[in-house]
Amino acid sequence: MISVRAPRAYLALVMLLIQLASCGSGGGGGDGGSGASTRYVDAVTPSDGSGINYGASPTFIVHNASTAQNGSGVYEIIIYSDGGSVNVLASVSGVSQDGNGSAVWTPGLTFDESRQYWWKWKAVFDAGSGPENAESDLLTFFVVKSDAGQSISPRSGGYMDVNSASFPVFAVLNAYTLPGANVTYDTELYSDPELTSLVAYVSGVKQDDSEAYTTFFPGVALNSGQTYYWLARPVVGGQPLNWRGVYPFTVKNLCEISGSSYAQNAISFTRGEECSLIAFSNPAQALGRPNGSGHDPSNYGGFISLSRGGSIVLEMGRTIINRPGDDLRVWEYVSTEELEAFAGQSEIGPWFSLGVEWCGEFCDFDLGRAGLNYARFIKILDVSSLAGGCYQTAGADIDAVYALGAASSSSQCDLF
Ligand SMILES: [Ca+2]
Ligand SMILES: [Ca+2]
Repeated sequence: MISVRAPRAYLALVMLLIQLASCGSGGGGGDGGSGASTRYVDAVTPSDGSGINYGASPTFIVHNASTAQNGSGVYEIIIYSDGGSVNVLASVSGVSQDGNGSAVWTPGLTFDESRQYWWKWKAVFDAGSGPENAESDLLTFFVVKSDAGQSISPRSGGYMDVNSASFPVFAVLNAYTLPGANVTYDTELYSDPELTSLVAYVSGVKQDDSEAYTTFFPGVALNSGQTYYWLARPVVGGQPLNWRGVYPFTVKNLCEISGSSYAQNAISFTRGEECSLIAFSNPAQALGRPNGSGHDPSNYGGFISLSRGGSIVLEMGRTIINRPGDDLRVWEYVSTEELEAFAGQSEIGPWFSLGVEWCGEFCDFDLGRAGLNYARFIKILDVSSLAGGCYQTAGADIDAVYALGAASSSSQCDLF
């Protein structure tokens, strides 16, 4: 008589695999009538803690991969706007499994950006020994911001200062602003628009909740005069969203860039004190020549009201250089307001303060005060410290920013 006996190690491996398989994969394993260890559902979409793009109309899928054991399920799916499972946004019942063992539902909802939602499934399985009820834990998903993962520095079509290219810094806009966000970012940098020559790859960079953006450092030196292409994607709860971009930029001596002496690009606008009455919130109004107009809120135009504590980052058409005296003029409208100007060489700084001024029609600043020879990016911060007030033009009202001293040759962009 011949007996075939599996080696002990092999049996142990098989048992381990069975145990691993029964753990499920983030799908909220069913806890039905036959005990907590029963697995009804392999996985769900969106998976617990993952993200969806703003504007997407997500499909909810419950994958019952154990159909043979459980029988076929008939599902109810419920979406909540709160974690207490009180406010039902939408629900469906009577959803049967398709040929792949999946219950599929597209509610046709679009969700608010930068928000968390909750959902769960309930099912009745025809398990052979009679119907069995099962229900998932409460699952969650996040809707990212409409500009999640987009490039902020270097901006798409923008520049990287040649003096920064030996240790380049990149930044993407954060996916959402909820506290404790479980978001990381992957990024790729290429030297060709076809994305075949990879220069650097960085993954798993944790979101920086102290800023509106997250920075990362590829650790490669970039070449002067060369155009590069980069892209990024948010990873929410371990699940990657699609790649954003592609963003081209050129490593350049910033003093070689020609353009207007006025601000040319609005990079970012960060509100300060919450004030729903503000009626002038378009950063583009701070670009170009001063054009503020009007005598009261009914006919004002040509500026942006920063809100108290608000700030705006602008890119100049031509890089500003330090000459004797003042180098930068900020045109302000409406009333005299207190503001602080900063200068830097990238969209995200680092920022060097040029001081605080009470600014009426305009106020002037000196790059030399910060020890800078040149600057291409200007940040203006409202520093009104007086007791608040919320009205249509709250905060400094920025009309235009002008380079009194604009660069004309590459030799002017020396660091020291
Ligand atoms: Ca100066
Ligand atoms: Ca203006």
